[in-house]
Amino acid sequence: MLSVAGALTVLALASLAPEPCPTTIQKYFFTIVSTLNGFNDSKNHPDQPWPIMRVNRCSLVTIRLENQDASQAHGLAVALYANSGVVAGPGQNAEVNFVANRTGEFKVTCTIPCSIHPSMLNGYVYVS
Ligand SMILES: [Cu+2]
Repeated sequence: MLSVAGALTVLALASLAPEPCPTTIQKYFFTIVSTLNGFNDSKNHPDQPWPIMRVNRCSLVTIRLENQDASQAHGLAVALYANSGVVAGPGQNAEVNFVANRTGEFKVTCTIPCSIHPSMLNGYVYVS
């Protein structure tokens, strides 16, 4: 029984693996500006995904966090692709890079409990 269960587990993991990506890939570059109004003014776009970044599967994605908040640091994480994320100090920049090899909706959030945090928890990368 144990060996059957083990074999099934391996099959399930294999089926979740994405198809390989070609070596020549599309590139996307996004800038997210953090201020006391959130990510790209997300404070003024409540109850909806904001900001949204749409990319094709297998593209190389660069997201630059430009922290224009002089009073505090902000972070940027992308679910699955950059779980621990990056941090930009006050007035500093940071960058996340990844190959979007899986399709789906991946949440983008700040990683620091900053003063505007609730407005920095609903960004998305949509990979199709
Ligand atoms: Cu923050």
